[in-house]
Amino acid sequence: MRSAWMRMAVGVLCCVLLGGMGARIANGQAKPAATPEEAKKFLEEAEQRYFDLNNKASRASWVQENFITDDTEQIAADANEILNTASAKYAKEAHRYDGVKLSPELARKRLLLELATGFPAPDDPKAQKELAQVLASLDGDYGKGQWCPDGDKKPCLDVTAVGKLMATSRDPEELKRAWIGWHAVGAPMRQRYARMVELGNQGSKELGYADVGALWRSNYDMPPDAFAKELDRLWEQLRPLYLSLHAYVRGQLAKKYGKDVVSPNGPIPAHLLGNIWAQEWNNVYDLMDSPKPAQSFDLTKILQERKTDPKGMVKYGENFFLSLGFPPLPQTFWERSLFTKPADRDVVCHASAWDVDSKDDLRVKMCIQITEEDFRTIHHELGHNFYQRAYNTQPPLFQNSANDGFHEAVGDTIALSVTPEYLKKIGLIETVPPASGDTDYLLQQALEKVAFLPFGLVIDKWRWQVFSGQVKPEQYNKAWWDLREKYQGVAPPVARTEADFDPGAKYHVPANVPYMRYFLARIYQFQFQRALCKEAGVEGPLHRCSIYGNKKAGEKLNAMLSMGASKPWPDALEVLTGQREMDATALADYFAPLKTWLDEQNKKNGYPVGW
Ligand code: X8Z
Ligand code: ZN
Repeated sequence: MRSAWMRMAVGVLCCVLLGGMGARIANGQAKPAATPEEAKKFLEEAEQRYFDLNNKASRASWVQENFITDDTEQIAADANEILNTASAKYAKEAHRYDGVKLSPELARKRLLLELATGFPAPDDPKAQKELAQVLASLDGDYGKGQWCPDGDKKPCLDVTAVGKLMATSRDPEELKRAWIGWHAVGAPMRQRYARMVELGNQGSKELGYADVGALWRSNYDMPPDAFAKELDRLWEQLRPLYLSLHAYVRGQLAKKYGKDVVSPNGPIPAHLLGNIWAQEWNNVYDLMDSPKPAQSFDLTKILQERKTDPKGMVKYGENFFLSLGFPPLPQTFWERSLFTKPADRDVVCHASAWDVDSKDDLRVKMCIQITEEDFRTIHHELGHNFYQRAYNTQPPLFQNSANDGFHEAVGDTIALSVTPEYLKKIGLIETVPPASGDTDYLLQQALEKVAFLPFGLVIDKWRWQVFSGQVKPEQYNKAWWDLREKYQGVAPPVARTEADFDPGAKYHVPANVPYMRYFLARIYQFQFQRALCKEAGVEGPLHRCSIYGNKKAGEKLNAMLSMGASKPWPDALEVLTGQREMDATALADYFAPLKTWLDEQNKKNGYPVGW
């Protein structure tokens, strides 16, 4: 339906809940004597209406994010207000039928409708208008955000340009300036963010949830508290691997920048990890002493030398899906997508994938750079588009992923198959590095995949605390950095205060996109890949497996994708993997040889573990 990662701000169809499992603290609208026939009629009408409003809001948001002006912001706010208000109303009405015995399909639709509002507006037209304005303005502010190194004088750098600088500069002072510069984007959002929280909580309470966080955690076919516990279980399993990586990277950065800049046993300064948010560390790979095989290659350089253009980058991604048996993207995809940042206007550059009419109007919006990182991100985005298309024959309420982590995991799974063997097959490299280069390859992968894990956790740990009131507006920034330090072991390069609002400098916070999905996706993608490689009959270590060209694996993947949200997510997981539970062993096994190597290096170099 809407942008692939379902901007909850606008009450997008969201996922799955077995109703009454603990999140709701009241059953507001219960009226007796509703019949199954009435329930069926209500669900059919609501589903259709919801579908129409969703598509209208989707189109308005597409225009707003592609042409940020006061007018488009207003148009998007209006469309989203109508959708958000209607979805909160339908969610409330759906509870009227909670006790009515329905067919499994209708019962699931009822549950999905009850949850279809991701950020419910209160039942008050003034508050509904206000919420819609606040949401649109926060999203727009992020899109317009820039850092002007010389104050008022141009040139100014947008998020893509700042990201590039932070990925490539090795001058700690310059990096610090850029980090501070970009983070200033968040400060003006603070008050509006606090107001948004109030309004969303009020709407959630009216629906019977304690707060927005409780509503968000209710989307996973299990009681919300059990979901939170499940996350902690997975993280505990993976934490030792993260600690080994953290210790090694910190040691190597201290070697590069000196102990005055990087404390050998403290948190890592967040501006030195090659990424504005220190969320993935692949851009500092070249600072690592891992043993590079003679045939090692630099995909960024290869793509640039071949003069690959943005469309060419997308074509590589599409070609992978075609090789699995998926049909080509529609002509309109190529006509309507945005691949390059326009010179003359503000757009939201953060990559996203859309299905504007919930039929086949698939699009990507991304300011593509010719780099290995964006090569992978393209696969990520197309994963959303091919998922959207696979479920587009489902009824509207089932046109979604099994849970939001599934949506985020599909393209990443495909990108795991972008192995050296695959790159050779498609002619991008001539020689595959020998097995002795595997440690180096796994390190590159870990800098992206493992480094991200605690970041994927903390964004919503912070938001859940904010929504529940455990963290008050006057503690927003402190709570943010407490969590970043506790889980990630990173620290801001300069002292921060409550005049700052650093969460606002990360897209998903002002855009109100739930983030736990990305943590889940890191786990799922290795589970998916393990299952697909088995299906394809590929033997040997998982990190060497590519399912490129394997129709059997493609069919298996499609069997899961085409289910959409019609069944609880464990059913979908089982179709692909035979498992009904999230399982971190696929990821841990993938990186096990690297863990051994990292531990050896840390010991040999005397790098302490932890902070
Ligand atoms: O936001 C994204 C995608 C769009 S759904 C580009 N990702 C997260 C991020 O950039 O913070 C992918 C990885 C995590
Ligand atoms: Zn995504």
